[in-house]
Amino acid sequence: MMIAGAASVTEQVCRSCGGSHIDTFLKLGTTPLADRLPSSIDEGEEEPVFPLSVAFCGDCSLVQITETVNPRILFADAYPYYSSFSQALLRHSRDNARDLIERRNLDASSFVVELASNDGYLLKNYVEAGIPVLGIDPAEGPAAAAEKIGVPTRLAFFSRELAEKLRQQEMRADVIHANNVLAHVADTNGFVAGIARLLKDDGVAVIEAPYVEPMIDHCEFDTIYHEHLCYFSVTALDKLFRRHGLYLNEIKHLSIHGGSLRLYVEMREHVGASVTDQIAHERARGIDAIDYYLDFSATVDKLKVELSALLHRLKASGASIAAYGAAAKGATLINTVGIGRDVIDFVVDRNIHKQGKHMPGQKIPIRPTEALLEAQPDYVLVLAWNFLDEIIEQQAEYRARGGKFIVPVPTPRIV
Ligand code: JHZ
Repeated sequence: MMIAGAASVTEQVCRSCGGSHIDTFLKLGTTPLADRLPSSIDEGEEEPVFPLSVAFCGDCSLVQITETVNPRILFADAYPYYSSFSQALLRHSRDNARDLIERRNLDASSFVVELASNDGYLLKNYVEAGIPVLGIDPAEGPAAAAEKIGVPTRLAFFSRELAEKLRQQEMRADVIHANNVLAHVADTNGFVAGIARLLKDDGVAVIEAPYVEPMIDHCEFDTIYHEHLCYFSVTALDKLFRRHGLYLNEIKHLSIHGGSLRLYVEMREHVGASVTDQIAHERARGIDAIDYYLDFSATVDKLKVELSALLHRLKASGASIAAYGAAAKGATLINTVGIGRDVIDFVVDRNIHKQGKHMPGQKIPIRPTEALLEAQPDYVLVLAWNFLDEIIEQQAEYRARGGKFIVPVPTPRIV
């Protein structure tokens, strides 16, 4: 994990346990960075590309990509992801905060920290309830947006060292949130060690991460990109936390992001049935062994061929096609399948920070969602398929006028 000034490094050992039995089972070629959106088609900027290969660790079962791109490149100033553009995510976050306030009796004397707090989408619920919070996030734009709505935010990457500093300043948390960030961190162990340092003895870390089982079973291969270094199973997580004196005591299954886990991690060991049952389930299904992953490459290839054939068939019949959601996963999809401007006229996205820019690699222009009704393309490829229900509801008028959606995973279909 030595990265310092290098643009990227190829890992030779497991990023969690350090074991050397890592076997690559999927190669997606080289792809551009999924959240680095070119501002013009022909500005001549060379987009950096990096290898994207996925491996399984035979020692601790962790699924991981083998290339680590320097986080300063990945999460640069123009990082365009803002959590608050999905109503479903905002509801999901509010319910999570309310549940914890009640379960843990949080009040004005409590302290809640969120690692990768983005634009304050979650912590604002605690602020509204009068509970002191601190957000930590390295991306300037989202952090500034959080400050603006009253969520105190420290502009930094969370690490063992930062946790130490905060602890020296008498800061220890009753609750630490870390949503969709554990998989993003190059120093996996340093991050978890930091959580252990910052947590009060009776505190809880509530961590959300996409789950590897639905990723494999539903062919969600587009969720693989350089920001996502790890694809967690409960087996691998349990080992990771124990290494740092933390215990994964409870899990919940969430439908968000194509299937995620919410992990409840504490200093005290009282592992519940939700965890032991899931580890037994993973053993029974073989999720803790390489064989489970060996067909994935062929399944991904099949999907790529089918999607490409469908889009080209529609195009050849004279149909116009746009796409919905300039999602990071969309960048993987269009670049690995090879979907360019000859097929997709434009991509729409609600996020004002993405509008006017272009999809990585293929440089398809990104427009506001209103462009769908203005152009009324015959089909819309849903790149943000994880928010399909929300998008369908919001785009009722587009459908009423005869528009159709193409959903790419688990197998391409028209709805
Ligand atoms: P979305 C994100 O990945 C970011 P992405 C990150 N890489 C991560 O780890 C995963 O989540 C878990 C837009 N949209 O969130 C907003 C609309 O326009 O699925 C987004 O640009 N209208 C840190 O980027 C995109 O779609 C809508 O109604 O792959 C969705 O991106 C909705 C609901 C979304 O994931």
